Amino acid sequence: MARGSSRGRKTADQRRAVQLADETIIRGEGGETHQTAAGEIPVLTSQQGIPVADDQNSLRVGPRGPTALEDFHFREKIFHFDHERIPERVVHARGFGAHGYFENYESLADVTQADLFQRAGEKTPAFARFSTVAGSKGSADLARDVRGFAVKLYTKQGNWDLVGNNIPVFFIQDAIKFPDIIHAAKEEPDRGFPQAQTAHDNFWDFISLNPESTHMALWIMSDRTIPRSFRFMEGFGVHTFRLVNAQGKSTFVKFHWKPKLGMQSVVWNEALKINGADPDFHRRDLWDAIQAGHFPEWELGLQLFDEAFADKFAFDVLDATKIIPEEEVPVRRVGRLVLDRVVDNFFAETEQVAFCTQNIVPGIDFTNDPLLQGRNFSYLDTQLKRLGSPNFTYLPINAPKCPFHTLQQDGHMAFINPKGRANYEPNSWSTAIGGPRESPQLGFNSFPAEEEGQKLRTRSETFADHYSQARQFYVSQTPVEQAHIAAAFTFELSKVETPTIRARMVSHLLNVDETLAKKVADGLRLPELPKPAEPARPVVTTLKASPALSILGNPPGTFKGRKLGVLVSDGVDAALLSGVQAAFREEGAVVKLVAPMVGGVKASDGSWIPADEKIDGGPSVVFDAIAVLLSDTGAQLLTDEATARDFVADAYAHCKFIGHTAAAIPLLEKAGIAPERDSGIVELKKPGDAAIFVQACRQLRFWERETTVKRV
Ligand code: HDE
Repeated sequence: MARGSSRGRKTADQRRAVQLADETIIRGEGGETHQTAAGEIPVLTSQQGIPVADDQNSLRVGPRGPTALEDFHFREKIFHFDHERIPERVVHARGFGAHGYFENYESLADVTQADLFQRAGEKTPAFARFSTVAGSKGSADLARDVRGFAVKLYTKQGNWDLVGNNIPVFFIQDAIKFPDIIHAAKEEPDRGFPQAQTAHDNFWDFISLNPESTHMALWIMSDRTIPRSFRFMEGFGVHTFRLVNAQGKSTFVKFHWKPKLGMQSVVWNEALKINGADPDFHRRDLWDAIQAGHFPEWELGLQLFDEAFADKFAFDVLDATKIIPEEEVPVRRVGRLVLDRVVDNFFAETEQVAFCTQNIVPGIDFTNDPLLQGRNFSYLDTQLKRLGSPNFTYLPINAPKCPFHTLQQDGHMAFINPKGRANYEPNSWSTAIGGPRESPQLGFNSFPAEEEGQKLRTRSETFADHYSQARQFYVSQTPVEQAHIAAAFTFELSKVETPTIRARMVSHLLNVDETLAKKVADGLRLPELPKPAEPARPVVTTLKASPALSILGNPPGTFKGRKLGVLVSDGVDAALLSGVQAAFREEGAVVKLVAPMVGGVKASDGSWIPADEKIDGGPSVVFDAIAVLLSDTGAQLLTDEATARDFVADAYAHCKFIGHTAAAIPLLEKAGIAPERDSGIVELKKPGDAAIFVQACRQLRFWERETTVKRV
C-alpha cells in the first residue's frame, strides 16, 4: 500500500452503533466506546481550538505499534493533566465554599464609613469557605479540629476578607509561633502520620510547653471542634479590629457570625464513624442544603467598645487568646450572611479563592494584635506560592466586583493589563491615556494611632494570664459538655505515647479546674496527680460563667435543618410513613429513607416506595434522629442483620431520639436497648404520633441517656 493512503481506519459511519441499555454508542474496532458530536452537542477541540476526531485512541504506527510523538492532541491532554494540581494550602487545605450575599440591617454610619454598612437593606455579594486546619485536602470532614470560617465580601469599595474561625481564641499570641504550632499539630515529620488529628505526642508536647495555649486547648477539646454542620456553627474574627467613621473616630470591634439554625455538634464516637461512612459529610451537607433551597444563614454580630473599656477590661484586647464575654459587651446583630449558590467549579472557586487578612476597606482597620499583624504578611505571601503568580487577584473568584485600576503590570498569566501609555504616575498625559490617580478623599487612610516605644523582642506582661479564661470557659459549660471535654482530653492524651507529656498537660488542667484535671488523670490512670503548673500570673477564679459560651445551654428549640433517617421494610405502614414524612417536612427537616435494598420497598397499601440509601450506606450516624418503621416481616429479616442492629445501637449510644413501630421492638432489644425504654424512644402507633416525635426531636439529643451508655 502506498504511503499516504487512507488504509485501515473505518469512518464513523462504517463503525457500528450499539445499545448499552438506554445509551446508543458507536463501537470502535477494538470494542471501545465512541460518542460523537451532533446537533447541539459541541465538537471537542484542543486548547488551540482544533477539532478532535477521536478522543479514545492515540496516534499509532499500526494498530499494535508505538505511539507517534506528533500526536499533539494526546500530548496536550496529558501535559495539561500532569499539571492539574496546585499546592494545597499549608493549613486549612480541606475546605468547602459557597456564594451568597451579606444584607445590612441598619446604617452603621455612626461607627464606620465602610460602604457596605451605610444603607439598610444593602446587599453585598459574598463567598464563604469553611475548612479544617490540620488535615490535607483529602482528609475526612469530621476530624476533631478548628473550623475556618472565611468570608470574602465584594464591596463597592473593594474586597473585605474576614478570615475567621469557629472558635474565638487562638493557640498562640505571636505570629512568630505559627509555624511551630502547625508543625506540631500536623503529621510527625519522620513518619508522615497521624494526619488530620491532634491526638499525638508532638501536638500535646507543644501545647503542654506553652501555657498560653491552655484556653484554646479547652475549646478544641469541647464539642465546638466536631460540629454537626457548617450551618450549625458560630464564626469569629478572633482579633480586635477597628471601625472608623467618616469623622475619623475609631471604635474597637470583635466580629461574630451567629448561625440562624442554632449551634449543634456530634459526639466523638459518632464523628469517628461518620468519617468512615461519609468523609464528605460537611461539604455534602452544605451542598444539599443549598441545592434544596434551604439557604444557610448567619447573622453578623459586632461587639463594639472604646479605649476606656479596653483599659478597664481584665485582659488585653490585643491578646488573641482571650475573649470578651458577651455578657460584658453585648453582641449587636447588624446584618445577615445568606449562602444561596453552590459553586460551578470547585477548583476555580473553592480552591483558587485567596483570602487575605490585609484585604480591608475604608472604615475598617487593624489593631496591634501581634497575631493579626503577622497574618497580614502571611496570607499574601502564601497565595503567591499556591496560585503561582501575583495576578491571582484577577481570577474571577478573587477579583473585586467594583471597578479597579492599578498600575501593576505583567507577571505570569497577566490577563488584565493597563491600556494606554501610562504605567506610572505622576505623568503629564491626558485623561484618556494618563491612567488612574490617587484620591485622598476616597482612598483608604489608616487610622492615625499614636505609636512610640523602644524596639524590643518582648511579650507584653498584660498577656501573661493563661488560665483564668480557660477556667471561665469550662465553668460556662453544662455538665454534659464538661463531661465531653474531660473525655476528649482523656482520648487525645491516651494516644500520646510519652507519659510525662500526659502528666504535664494534667498539670495545666489543675489550674483550670481541679475536678476536670482529676477526671482526666483518672481516665489516663496516672499513678499520681502532678503538681499544678506554676502560673505566670495567679489564676483569677472569680470570673463569672458566660452562658453564651455553651452550645447546649443555648438550644435552638427546633429540628429545622436537621435530618431524620427512616428505616423501612416491605409492608411498612404507608399512612404512618407519610404522617412522619409530612410532620418532619413541616418542621423544615429533611427525611431520608433507608431500606434493605436501595430500589425501595413495597408498602402496606401496595405502593412502591423508593429508598435513598441501602442500610449499609446509610448508617444512623449521618442522621440527627431515626425512626424504625418496620413491619413484622421486615423486623424478622432485619433483627438478624448486623447493619440494622448498628443502625439502632449507634443512634441509642449517641443519644438520638428514636421513633419506632411495635414490630421494631425485637430489633431494638437485639441491639441492646433495654425493655424499659427511656423517654428518648417514642412508639409510633398512628400518623398523629409523628407530631409528638417531632416535638421530642426538637431537643436534638436525649442527653439524660449519656451516663448510661458512656461509663469510661
Ligand atoms: Fe490563618 N492562614 N494564620 N488563621 N487561616 C491561612 O492562608 C496564618 C489564624 C484562617 O479558606 C493561610 O490562604 C498565620 C487565625 C483561615 O482559604 C496562611 C497565623 C485565624 C484560613 C495562614 C494564622 C486563621 C487560614 C494558609 C498566625 C482565625 C483559610 C492558606 C498569626 C482568626 C482561608 C492561606 C481559606 C489560612 C497564616 C492564624 C484563620 C498560611 C501566620 C488566628 C480560615 O497564610
